[in-house]
Amino acid sequence: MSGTIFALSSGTPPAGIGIIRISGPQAGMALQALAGALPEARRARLALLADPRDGMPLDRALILWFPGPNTVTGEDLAELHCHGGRAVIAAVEDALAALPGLRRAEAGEFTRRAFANGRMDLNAVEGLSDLLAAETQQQRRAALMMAEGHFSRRVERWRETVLTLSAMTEAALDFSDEDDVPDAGIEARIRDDIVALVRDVDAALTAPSAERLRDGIRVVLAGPPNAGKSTLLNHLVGRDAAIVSDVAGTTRDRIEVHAAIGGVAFLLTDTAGLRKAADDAIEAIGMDRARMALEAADIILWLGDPAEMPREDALLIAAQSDRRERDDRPGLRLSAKTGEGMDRLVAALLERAARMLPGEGDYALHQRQRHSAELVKGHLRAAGTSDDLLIVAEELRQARNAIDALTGQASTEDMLDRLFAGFCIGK
Ligand SMILES: Nc1nc2c(ncn2[C@@H]2O[C@H](COP(=O)(O)OP(=O)(O)OP(=O)(O)O)[C@@H](O)[C@H]2O)c(=O)[nH]1
Ligand SMILES: [Mg+2]
Repeated sequence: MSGTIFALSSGTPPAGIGIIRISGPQAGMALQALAGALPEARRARLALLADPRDGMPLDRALILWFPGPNTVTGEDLAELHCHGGRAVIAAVEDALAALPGLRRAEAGEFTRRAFANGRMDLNAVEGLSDLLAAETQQQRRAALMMAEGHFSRRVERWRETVLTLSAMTEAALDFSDEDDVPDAGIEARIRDDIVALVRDVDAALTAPSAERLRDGIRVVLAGPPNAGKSTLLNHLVGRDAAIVSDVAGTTRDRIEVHAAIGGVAFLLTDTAGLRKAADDAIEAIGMDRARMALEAADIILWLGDPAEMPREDALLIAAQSDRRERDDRPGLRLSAKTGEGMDRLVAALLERAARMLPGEGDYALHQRQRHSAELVKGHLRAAGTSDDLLIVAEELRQARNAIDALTGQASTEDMLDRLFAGFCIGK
């Protein structure tokens, strides 16, 4: 994990520009070896890069020099903005590899160094990972909030508060040891502060789920055979993802389709029509799968009898409205043929989704973060409800451990290996 690393940090060549980053103690030496002299710190300069082995020109590039520790990685850092041709990048990388102490970076190694040097905590790293993977504008906004450290700073405040509380508890314990008259208010203050902190952790836990944001809100279309479920799915995703026919029981398995609707990621699931008795074993399995999908649904579109709605909050759809002259069915009137009601359906989906997803300026929490924050809360609760100062002190210590797990200060190499392997080379 040590040494000076380099990698192409921009996209795969050929491209207009290829940015090679170099990070580590030899970064300045490497830049000097190729460009002749170090440019002024944090100022772009045009330079002719030459191969230090034979002095032959490599490329004319814009070079940047960022002396550590105030850099993204926390180390000395250099950037070469070369022409983005394959041979150019290969030649520059080759020249760098030949320098003493330099080697090619592994996936995510720049970010890992930033983490190791305390430039970002695990929460920010995860935000960055989500930012790179973001496909919808909403994912981008929430990931940026996380990557920018909005959650990290909140957790840091928790940590400071817990440290202060621990110190106060120790002081109160000393008093009681000495049989001195303790500051009467101190225990009450500890308790009050713990209650306030629990409230803030609780508030943070109401943040929407990052998994939902990433994988899409799960919308399940269900109802009896021939209701028009597959037709509706195809309309929503704008292509023929599911087979449509007038044969009852056309859809036999679950069909999952990812779709961005109004900038929001959805995972739409078409299911086999539900009826009392199945014709054969396969249909029975299909119906079981439909029921399982319904259990996991965030939003259900029910195209069936209102009396048989699988869940109270299902969105009732009166489908194929064009086929009825007089339609007094309850629910949202919808026709795949005339397009009636499609706008309203999309609006209803977006409105419900908005309640499950981060709003403007909010971040979302991953399962890992939620789990650790729950642990923090549990220990704080235990501390706040105990009359025994020794227990209060111990629970506060445990809360601090849980906070360290949340920020990654207490994470294992294994876990970090897995996380950073998911990054691209050059990040
Ligand atoms: N006129 C009209 N026909 C529709 C509409 N929606 C679906 N249909 C027709 O109704 C029939 C059944 O549609 P599907 O979408 O296959 O119904 P389904 O609910 O998926 O049925 P299963 O997969 O068998 O459970 C097909 O012939 C469709 O063309 C609609 O809004 N108007
Ligand atoms: Mg179908």
